[in-house]
Amino acid sequence: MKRGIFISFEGSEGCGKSTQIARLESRLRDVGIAVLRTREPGGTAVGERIRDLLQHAPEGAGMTSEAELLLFAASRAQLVREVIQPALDAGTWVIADRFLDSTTVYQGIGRGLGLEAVGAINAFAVGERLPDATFLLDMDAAVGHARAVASRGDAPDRMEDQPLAFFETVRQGYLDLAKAHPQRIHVIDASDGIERIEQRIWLQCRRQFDEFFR
Ligand code: Z5A
Repeated sequence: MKRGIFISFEGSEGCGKSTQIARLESRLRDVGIAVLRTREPGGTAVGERIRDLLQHAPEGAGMTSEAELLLFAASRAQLVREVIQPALDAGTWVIADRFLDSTTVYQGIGRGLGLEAVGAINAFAVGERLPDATFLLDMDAAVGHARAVASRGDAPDRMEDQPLAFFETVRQGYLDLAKAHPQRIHVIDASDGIERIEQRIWLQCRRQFDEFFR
């Protein structure tokens, strides 16, 4: 049996990850490929408790950047071993709504914890399990924020409640990361129309994982 393919989606808030993941999932199912979708932080019982602490619980209000980094890593360490790796071993494709690049960019660059420390913690959390492909949905941070606010309809959570400059730094951090990993990270213009973005992602998957579609 062929191992499943691991695809992650990255980008700043409101860039359209959930929208595109749903479309890719549906296209893959249509051609008979089993798909599992994950989100971070979260995706396991342990991870969902961590998500609440990171985003919503009042106890998270005074959290240090270092504690934040370790909590994101803890959620991912659980998700990789409990969900992602077993699914891939069973031949299921996994589409992740955020993975380790989020930690590199939000905590390493946005929070200023540094790429070396974050790289070491990321490696400990996920081991060898890197995505086969990553789609970075890139767009103006203010426009993405406006989209997220419009679709959410409630108050921003702890992670979203940052100044615009933080999200602009995050955007540049992602673009720099994509330059450093051009084989894995595909930059997609997320300001384009939903169908055109979907088509671009699908073409890349067909091209890159050709043998699964024959
Ligand atoms: N975080 C971190 O700091 N470190 C880490 O290691 C990890 C995460 C894993 C998780 O947020 C937060 O944790 C996030 C990073 C941080 N913080 N921030 N900010 P989350 O999981 O709650 O949410 P999110 O990942 O930021 O995504 P989102 O806001 O849910 O948005 P999205 O999934 O990317 O977008 P969407 O829901 O598909 O689309 C948003 C709206 O735009 C919706 O109305 C769509 O219909 C519309 N849309 C989508 N595409 C288009 C196009 N192409 N044109 C026009 N409108 C569109």
